[in-house]
Amino acid sequence: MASFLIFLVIVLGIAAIVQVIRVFEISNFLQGEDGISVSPRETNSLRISLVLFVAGFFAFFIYLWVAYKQYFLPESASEHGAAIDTLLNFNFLIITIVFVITHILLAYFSYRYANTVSPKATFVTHNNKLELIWTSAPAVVLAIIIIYGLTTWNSAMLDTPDDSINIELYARQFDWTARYAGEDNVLGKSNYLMISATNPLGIINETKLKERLSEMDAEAAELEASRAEVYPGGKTDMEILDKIALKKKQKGRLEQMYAQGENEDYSVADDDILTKVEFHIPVGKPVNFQIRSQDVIHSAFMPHFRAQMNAVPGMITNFYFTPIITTDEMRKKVGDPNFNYLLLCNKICGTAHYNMQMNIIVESEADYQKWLSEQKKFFVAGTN
Ligand SMILES: [Cu+2]
Repeated sequence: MASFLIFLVIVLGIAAIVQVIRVFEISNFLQGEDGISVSPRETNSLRISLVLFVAGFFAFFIYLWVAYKQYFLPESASEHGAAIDTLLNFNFLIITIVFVITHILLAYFSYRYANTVSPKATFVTHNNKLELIWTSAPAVVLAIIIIYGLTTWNSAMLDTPDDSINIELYARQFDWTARYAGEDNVLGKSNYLMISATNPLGIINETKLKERLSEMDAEAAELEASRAEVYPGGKTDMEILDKIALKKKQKGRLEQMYAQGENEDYSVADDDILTKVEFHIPVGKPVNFQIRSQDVIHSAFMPHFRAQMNAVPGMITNFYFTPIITTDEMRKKVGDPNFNYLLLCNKICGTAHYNMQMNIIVESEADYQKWLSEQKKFFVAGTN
C-alpha cells in the first residue's frame, strides 16, 4: 500500500511539473517571447545545476555502495574463491575508474562549453592520433580483462584432481537431490527412461533395469485398457495409440541399451547414496560435482564457494572446488549460530523456483565419514 502511494505521488508530481511547464510556455507565448532563446543567466543556472546533478549522482553511487555492501558476495570459503574475488574486484576497479572519469568529463564539458554568445563549433573531420588512442586503449584494457579472466577460469575449472569426491547434484522442478558415489567413488549410470516413481534420478542397476522393463509392459497394458474404457465399441484413439507406440519404442531402446551394456558393471550404482535438504562435504578435499537436470535448465549456484554451473537436460556438466572453511568456523566468523552454506538454483526455472535450495555442511573428514556411514544406500533403503 505504501509503495502504491509513493508511486501515485511520483506520477502526480510528474503530471504537475508538465502542467506548470505548459502554463509557463503559454504565458511566454502571450507575452510575445518565443521561449526558445536562453538568457545568459539561465545558461549559468543550467550549467551549475548540471554540475550539482553529477556531484549528487556520485554521492548516490557512494551511498549505494555502502548501503548495499551487505548484499555483495559473502566471504569466500573455497580454495579458488580468492582468485575469483580478485578478478571481480579488478573488473569493478576498471569499471569505476571509467565511470568516474566519463562523468567528470560530462560535467566539465557541459560547464566549460555552455552556450555563451554566438558559439561556433570547431569543424574536425579526421584525427588519426585521437582515433588511434580511443580504439587501442579500450582494446588493450579489454584484452587484459579477457586474458586475466580466462586464466583465472581455467585454473579453477581445468584438471579436476583424481582424488576428488564424486557427488551428483540433480535438479528438477523444484528441488535438488545430491547423490554420493559410495565406497567405490564411482557414480552409477543413469538414463531418463529409467525414471519412475521409485527411481526419480533414473539410476541404473541390474535389478532396477529388469524391474523397469516389466514396469513399461505394465504401463503399456494400462494404456491399452484405458482405450477400451474411453472409447467403447473398438473405436481407435490416436492419442492413446501414440502413447502406447512410444512406450514400446522406449522399452525397445532400454532393452537395446541393456543388451549393449551386457559387460557393463551396473553394480557401481548399488552403493550410491541419495540425500535431500542438506549434504555434507569434508574440508580441504576437492569435491567434483556432476550436475544434471530432469526437466528445464537450472543452475547450481554455491555462492560461498564461488561456484556456479548450469544444469542442462540431456548432459552432465561439472564444477569442482575445495572447501577451506568448515560450517562451524564460518558460523563463528559471521557471528550467526544458524548460518549455513547454500546450494541455490540460479535460473528462474518456474513457479516454485525459490524452493530449490539445499544446505551444505562443511565439516572435518572424520565427521563427514561418520555422517556418510549413517546414510542409507539408495538401492537397499527398503522401498527401492
Ligand atoms: Cu531451478
